[in-house]
This record gives sequence, C-alpha cells and structure tokens, in this order.
Amino acid sequence: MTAEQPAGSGAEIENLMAEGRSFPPDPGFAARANATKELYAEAAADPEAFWAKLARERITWQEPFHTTLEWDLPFAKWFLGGKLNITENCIDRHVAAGLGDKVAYHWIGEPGDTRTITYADLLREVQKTANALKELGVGTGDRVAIYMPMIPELPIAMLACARIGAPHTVVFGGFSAESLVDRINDAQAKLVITADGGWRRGKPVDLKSAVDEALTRTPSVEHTLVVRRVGDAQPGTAMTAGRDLWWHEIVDRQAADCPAIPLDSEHMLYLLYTSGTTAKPKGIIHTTAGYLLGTSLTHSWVFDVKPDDVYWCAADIGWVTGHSYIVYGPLANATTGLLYEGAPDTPSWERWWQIIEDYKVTILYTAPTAIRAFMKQGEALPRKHDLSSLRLLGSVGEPINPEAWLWYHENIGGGSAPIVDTWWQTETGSILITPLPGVTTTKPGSATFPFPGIEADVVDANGASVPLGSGGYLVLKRPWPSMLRGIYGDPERYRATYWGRFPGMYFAGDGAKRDSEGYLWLLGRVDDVMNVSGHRISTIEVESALVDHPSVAEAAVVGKEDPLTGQAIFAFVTTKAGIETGDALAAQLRDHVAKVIGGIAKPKYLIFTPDLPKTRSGKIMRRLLRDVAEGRPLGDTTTLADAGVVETIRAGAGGADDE
Ligand code: 7RM
Repeated sequence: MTAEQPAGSGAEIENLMAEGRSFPPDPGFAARANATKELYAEAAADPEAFWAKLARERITWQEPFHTTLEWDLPFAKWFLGGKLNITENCIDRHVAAGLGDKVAYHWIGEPGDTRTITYADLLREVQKTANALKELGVGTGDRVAIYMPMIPELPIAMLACARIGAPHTVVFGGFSAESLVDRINDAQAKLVITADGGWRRGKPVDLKSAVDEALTRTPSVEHTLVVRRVGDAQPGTAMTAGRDLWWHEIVDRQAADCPAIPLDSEHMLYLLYTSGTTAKPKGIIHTTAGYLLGTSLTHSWVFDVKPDDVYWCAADIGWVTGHSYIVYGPLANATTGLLYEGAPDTPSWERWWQIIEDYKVTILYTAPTAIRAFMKQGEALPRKHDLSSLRLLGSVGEPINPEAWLWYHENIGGGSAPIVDTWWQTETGSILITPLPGVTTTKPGSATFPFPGIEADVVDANGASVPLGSGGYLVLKRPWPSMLRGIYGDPERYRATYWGRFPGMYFAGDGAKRDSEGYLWLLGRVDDVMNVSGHRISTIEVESALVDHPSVAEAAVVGKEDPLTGQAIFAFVTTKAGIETGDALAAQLRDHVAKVIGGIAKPKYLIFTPDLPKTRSGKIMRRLLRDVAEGRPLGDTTTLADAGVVETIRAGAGGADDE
C-alpha cells in the first residue's frame, strides 16, 4: 500500500469482481422507495440547481439563502445569506407539526434499563441544557468538548450546543485522557460535558477520572458538567468544587424555553478529530446548512426511511457515523431511532437480535467488523430470534467482503432486505458512494455508484481518469454541501492534505477499482492510515505513542490484514541499549499505547527488532514491514541502507506476540 500501489492485490479484486452475483431491486420495494433513478440525471444536468432546490424544500430557514455556492477552491461556502438553526430543523418543527409524542429515541442501557425520549421530551431537555450552557458562560462560537457514554444526554448535549451556536467536539469515550487533552487544547474548549462513567461488558467504565487527568493540562476549560450514569456502582467520583457541576443539579432547574437562535448557513456546527498521516489528529470542520442537507437527504434516500420505521444505527456517536446517522440526519427526518449503550456480546452475542425482535427494528446500519464478529458466533444465534421486521440493512466503515455481505443478507436480512454498502468519511460529512435501494442493482462488495450530485472518479498517479476495469485513486471532482470546510486552525494543511495531490480534485486517501459496468469497489487506504474495526488510526500516532515510552528507541507500525477487524496493528519496536525485551515489556508497551491513545490503538502484534529497515535517507520502509507482517515474500529491497536487517526482523517475526 505505498502511494504508488493502492491496497488490495490485483488478484484479490479480480476475484471479488468475478463473484458475479448481483441483486436487482425488488419491484415491491422499488414501487414505494424514497429514491428514483431519475434523480441521477436531474442532479447531473445542473448539480447546483439540484442542491438549491432540495435545500429550499428540506430545510426550515429563518432567512432564505441568496447564493447557492461560492467556490474558491478548495474553500467552499454553501447557501450564503441563509439563516437557520439545525435544532429547529431536528426538533421544533416536528413538535409544531404534531409529532411531539413520536419517539425520537428508544434508549437501552447495557444493564437493561430503558428510557423513551419523545420529540417533545427532546425539545424540553435540549432547551434546558442550552440554558445551563448559557449559565456556565458558554456563548455562540465557544467550543464545548463532549466525552460521554451512549446515553440520551449525549445527543441532548450536542443539540444544546447547536441551539446556541457553540460548536461541539465529541471525543469518543474509548479515547484516553491524553487524546482528550490534545483535542480540548486544539479546540480551546471552555466546557467539558461528561459522565461519571458508562456501562461496558457488565462493568462501569470510569470517564470522569480521565477528564480530571486531562484537565491538569487544559487551561481553556472553565467547567465540567457531569451526568450521573453509573452512580454507586462506581463510588468515589471526585468533583472539584467550583469547577465540576452535576448535570442534574444544573440542568434540571433550568427554564424549558430557549429560543433557537438564527445562525448563518456557514456557522461552525462541530469539530470532529480524525487521524491523518501525522501524529496530530485533524479537527475536521463541519458547518450548518450544507451538513444538514447532506445528512438528512442521504438518510432519507439511502435508508429509505418512512414515518413508521424503527431505525438503528449501531455506531457510537463519538464517530462521524453517529453524528450524521444517529443524531442530525435521522432527527431532521423525524425518525424513531434506537440508542444502545453497551457491547454486542453482553450479556451474550444474542443482545442485538433480542433488541431487534423486542423493538421491531426495521433498518439496521452497522460495520463489516461487527458483521464478521457475529458470523464467528454462527447463524444459530440470529435464527433464535424474529428478525422479520428488518427491511433494509446498511454497512459502513471499511470494505465489506462478499462473504460477510452474503451472510448479512441471508442470516440477518432474511434473503430479501436490500443492503446498502455506503462509502464516506469524516471529511465528507454524509454518504457519497452508495446504492439507492429500490433503484440500484447491488453486487456484494461494491459500494456501487456516487450519490446523485456527487462526481467521483478513479484516476492514475497523474490524475487521469482510468478506463473501466482498472484501479487507481478515488477522487471527487466537485464540491458538495456536507463537505468539510477545513482543518481547524490549519487551512494550509487542509489544502495540502486533500487538494494537493491532484490539482482541482479532492483526494480521499482511498484506492478504488471500477469494473466493466462502472461499479466502484473500494480498496482501502493508500496512505499511512490504518482501518481497525472501521476506526481510523494513523501508523504515526501509534509510533509516537510507543517512542514516548522510556524503553523504546524507535518504532514502526503497519496494518496487517485481519479476518475480524479488517486490519490489525503490527508494531516493530527497537529498544534502547541495555533494555531487556520479552513478553512483559511487550505487554507494558501495548498498555502504554492504550493509555496514550485509547484501547482501540493497542497493537495486536508487537515484536522487538534490533533495527528497522530504512532507506539511505533514513525513511522507514513500511512496505517491507508490511511484507513481513503479512508473511509475504519481500518486495524490492535495493534501496535499503542495510539489506540484512529485514531478514533479521523476519526471523524474529515468527514469534510475533498475538494477544
Ligand atoms: C464513515 C467513516 C473513512 C474511511 C474511508 C475508507 C473507509 C468507509 C467504507 C470504507 C470501503 C465503505 N468515516 N470506508 N466506508 N471503505 N467501503 N463502505 O467510516 O472517517 O472514520 O473513515 O473508512 O477508507 O476513507 S471515517
């Protein structure tokens, strides 16, 4: 996977494409689908007019926009002059239309406790929370960091921020205190909203003590607002007087009325940090109107959501999938959604199937990693449950292998529910490459075609479009409403990262092939970003975490193919002189990475090597380390400074320590 050679070997993709099976839309489904095939031609004829029309139809404006797009490559502004509040679009207008008693979220705690939040409840709680934010000195434009488990207060906190125009930055609860420090400091957040903990695999997971640790190094933070979730199950939550405030003490006594203030279309809605090819995560900027249009429109057309659907996106809200397809898209469409706090294997691997049966879930959106984990448990478990309510399935986060696609189709979708394999990124804000159910004939393993209005291409190293049947780099050739507006505080990095590789085109960092019928097959990252269980982790972030340990001299990290998680992290470590290596140190280093970044970044394999393969200019040759990790014959070694070193590493790799 060097820059010259997209991931996934040619042979592999030929096999995938030779799969040959295709699934035309069911005519009954097609007859009542939200999307139609005419949309493609309409959008292509005049993309700006297409987006403008939909923005007028779908968004409730406090002031209409006068200009659809201002495109000063690579900086886009959409729907200029318009004013709106995204929470009015997600809540107030539904309540005003008589949907106050409709359920917004069925929430299920891992221990089995439940809550039902209607749109009227959501309106009240969001307004109270917004008033609490104001009382704590948070105003329009101030940034708020959110570090919470999957409880109703998480979307409520996000929406409360949005109501007063305070951009939120949600940090996934699995990230460490140090990751939290970096994000809070980059965003200069004034407030941190958190909880005492959350439930995961039957145990309370402490969040507040990580916040306390972080707050020793985050001078911008004035207060924390803390939800009591685990309570007495985890005694001893420390509250610093004057700084830390219990949510129930502050929010509950607020007035239930806080007007949705009019904000510019381009007002910053949120920052979400994502891994790039350096150790420093990028704060991806999303703004209001374009993001709202992108998420609500794709949510309606891709998932074919109808008023009586029970929709479950099983991602964590801490990732972009949760922002777009648990919070903003579904709420804008007045959808009834499901929110589950815990792990899929607690109390057993039947938990999801039980939930689907109990709540009669009609739409399920999850990641290939989860599907493969369920496959491993066997089809007997889903078979014990009535899953007949499911009418559509989605996949996101990584390429879905045809075997997993077919298993999902047969065992979860009852052989009839269409599957939408949706490609998109934190940066794209909403789904860009996907089938439209009822319209597109799907092929297992292909994300099929660009969404109407999106112009995608596959290009060679010179930026020239490749012919059908060939592979190359996935690019986007025109701005789209929900695109990122930049990297927080670093416009130059934004330009260089996304628009610098191919002039005039957005480079997604993914390799892709297009088959003879023009179907797109995503091949994974072509840069130094790994994809572990659908989560992006940069090789360099993990390397920096390792080198941060006092015993480590140097480290190189690569992604190794993994049947369950897509990729697994493989670390090659050189220790400082006189350090004794062995299982104990390997375990220590793994834990160190978990402490620095979070559990998801813990290397699965870790080996000690006397040296790393380098070019004469001192660049680590990750390509060779990938060959070692995969147990492949070595590629070209002629540029190595010391040709012997890989053989030594390879001899040692037999003992790679797999947890
Ligand atoms: C939504 C999300 C983005 C990266 C992206 C790809 C990979 C996502 C698919 C996929 C193949 C898919 N945002 N990716 N969806 N690869 N098929 N359907 O995952 O910012 O966290 O990751 O994920 O490599 O660049 S993300």
